[in-house]
Amino acid sequence: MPQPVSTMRIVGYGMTALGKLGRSASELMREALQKSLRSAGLQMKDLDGLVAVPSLSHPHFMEAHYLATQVGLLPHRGPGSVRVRTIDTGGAGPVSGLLEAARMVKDERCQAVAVVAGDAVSSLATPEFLARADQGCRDPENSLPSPCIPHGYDQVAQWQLRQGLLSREQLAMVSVLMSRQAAKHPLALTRKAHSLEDVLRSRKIAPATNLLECARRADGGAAIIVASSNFMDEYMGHDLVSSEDGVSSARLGPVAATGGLVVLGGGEASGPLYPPEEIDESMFSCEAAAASAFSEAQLLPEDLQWFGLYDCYPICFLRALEACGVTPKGTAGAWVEEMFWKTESGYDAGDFPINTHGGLLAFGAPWEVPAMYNIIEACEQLRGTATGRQVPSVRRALVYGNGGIFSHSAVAILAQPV
Ligand code: MLC
Repeated sequence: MPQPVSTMRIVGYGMTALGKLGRSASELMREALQKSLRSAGLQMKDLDGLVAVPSLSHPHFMEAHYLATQVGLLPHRGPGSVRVRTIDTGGAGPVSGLLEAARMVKDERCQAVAVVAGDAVSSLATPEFLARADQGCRDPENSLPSPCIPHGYDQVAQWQLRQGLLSREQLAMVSVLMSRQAAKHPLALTRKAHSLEDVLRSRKIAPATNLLECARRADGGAAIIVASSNFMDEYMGHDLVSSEDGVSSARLGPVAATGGLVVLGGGEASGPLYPPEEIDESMFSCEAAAASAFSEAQLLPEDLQWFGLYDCYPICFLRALEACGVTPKGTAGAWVEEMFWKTESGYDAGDFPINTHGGLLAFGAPWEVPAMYNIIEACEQLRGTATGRQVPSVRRALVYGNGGIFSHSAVAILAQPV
């Protein structure tokens, strides 16, 4: 009998608590990895691939090799081989990692690959955090004041404000919207929605950026497992396609038991290292990454029912709305304002099917981990398990991760299994 066409799937995912946890990044990575394996019904020995993104709080040379050694995947003994890779595309890392894992399964015949991220930037004292964070984006003339990252995004926000296409209030409304979403997620750090005044009156960090418009620093870890549908069928003795008929296997975890989530397509693109020679349209890369992802998945934005858009600062989210086709070019500010009023006094999740967890601004932002939260929330929405915030009938979802200050973009499109 011919083999069914194999698809790349997320068959497990897991995350730790968020907060100021006083634990090392490696501990958080290990816990998230164990949880993701459990949700797949796999064991550590079933992995033959591991991708990790670097941590700021507890950096290790070759992070993935370090983690693989800690969990006993390396040194490898026995038949076959294990492939272990560290991917550094900044905050885009988890989405780059997902796409790399799907390639490892498809082209390198890996059977199951874990993608892991963890960091403890909340437990770092602020001077130490800023010393490390600033180092990554100091320009040669040192003209970017500390904190460099907020100032870098702020320069882009100011440039966009000068174009006259958005207002200062519309930037702040992004944070309000994210806090409204976070208030519905049991694990989010922000428990109560902000008012527009809360955001506009919070401490000024840069000329057009206040404290409540900065990614919310946190400790946390998150992981996913990518495998082919054929592997899950053959090795786990379970036909994923027929799982909807009620066939279940004791060995499969809850995510794998319903077929996991299909990786339909993806795309990546790079902009210049910050600061660019000039701030202009040529420094952005999300448009190209999204176009590749839509092309590979053979879909259009209107075919998607949920979006996980990177929102380390409001300007990143606003640019992503247009780059990913949620709203036409030049209209993101007005679109956000419309959503702000629409969701002002209670709303259904389907009214605003974006970042239903609250994003970096309100869910929590452990350095390079947060794009993994976009992926995990997409999985929850696709599985229909986003209790209290479920968008109706989510069949396909897009996730976007941004690295550096618009220096790298990675976009993936996920779907329910059919
Ligand atoms: C901070 N707080 C927030 C918040 N941000 N509350 C709600 N929403 C937010 N968005 C809270 C904190 O939890 C804390 O609460 C209080 O405000 C003070 O924050 P802090 O961080 O402790 O203040 P401070 O030490 O003075 O530092 C301020 C800061 C720092 C702006 C310098 O927070 C910062 O750098 N944040 C941005 C982090 C960042 O840039 N991450 C990378 C994103 S870029 P309490 O209750 O404890 O007092 C990216 C791309 C990439 O993602 O590639 O990296």
